Amino acid sequence: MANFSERVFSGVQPTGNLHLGNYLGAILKFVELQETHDCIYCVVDLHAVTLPQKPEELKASIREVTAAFLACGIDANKHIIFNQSQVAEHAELAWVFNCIARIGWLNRMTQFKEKAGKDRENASVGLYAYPCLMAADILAYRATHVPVGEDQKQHLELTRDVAQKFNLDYAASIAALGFGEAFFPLPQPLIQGPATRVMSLRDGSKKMSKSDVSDYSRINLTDSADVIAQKIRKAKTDPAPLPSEIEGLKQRPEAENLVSIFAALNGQTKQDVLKDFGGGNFSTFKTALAELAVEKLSPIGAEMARFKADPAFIDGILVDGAARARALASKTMTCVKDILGFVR
Ligand code: AQP
Repeated sequence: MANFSERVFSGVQPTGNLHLGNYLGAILKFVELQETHDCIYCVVDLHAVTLPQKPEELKASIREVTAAFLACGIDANKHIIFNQSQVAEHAELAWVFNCIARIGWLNRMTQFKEKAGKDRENASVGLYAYPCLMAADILAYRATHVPVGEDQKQHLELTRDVAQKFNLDYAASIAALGFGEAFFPLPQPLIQGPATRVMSLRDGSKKMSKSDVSDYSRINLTDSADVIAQKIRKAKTDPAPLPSEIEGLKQRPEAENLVSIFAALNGQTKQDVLKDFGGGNFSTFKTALAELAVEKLSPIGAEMARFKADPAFIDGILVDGAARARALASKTMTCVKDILGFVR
């Protein structure tokens, strides 16, 4: 396989209620990776409209996700932050990938089944084709590494399948144009750490999610210190004390979730956390977790509020980032057109 220089790409949907799962599963890793890689972080607004959105709320959510990126410490000068709809190449490449991906591949996507629910005939074509747009987001930059939560693993596998099929279907053209054996890299998912799938605080079998009707199911990045502490106090648990070993968390999803959150927020392993709290009751543990969560999340919420108060500044970051992203994506798209045989 050809050598590709390492580049990180990832996205977050502007669909409101950015939560602790988004932070621990994705944004915290975005921040870490900027020390070692060139990074492109995208507010994926084209993905948001696969489900109905109110225009004013969407606009506010785009700015909110951007504010969260900045508040968490992503450097928009050294790296790129932009919103997807400002770079038309995402949609253009997605069309090409619609013609590469097979219907059978998309039929297997569990996120579509969950989001479409029982009334699949009535879901938008965009919701169905979402993974092809996600493949285009990543491959428009020929990105090699994609930090995501566990729920995106299947979509990343499809991205790799799309890249591989494109490379194989057009191998002769790719070689003739001097791109070597492969035009697209096969991007690697980065799904690491103790909290790759943060669960609902009300039900340990359900993922923490922006769209959960219960606000008590999640900790929003914009929650006040009091609300964070209250949500943790009210989080569902079981009557047994915390175990001292990891094996003791099996069949105890709510306990495992809270231990994972503590570990991820404190940069520890779950075993480290159990060493300190194993054998103790949940009320002591919840008090410590609430203190830790407030210490880590409150400054982010405050910074987000500061950025959100200046929408012109946020919009400027997005316009500047989009220009830099477009410069990269348009080069890829030009090559793709040549590979496909389009006249330009
Ligand atoms: N619960 C989670 N635990 C760990 N990581 C998570 N992510 C989302 N939920 C969790 C990761 O956050 C990144 C951005 O996700 P997204 O907002 O683009 O889309 P999503 O996965 O559909 O998020 P939600 O909260 O579940 O939204 P709704 O309710 O609208 O479907 C991704 O890397 C994701 O893995």
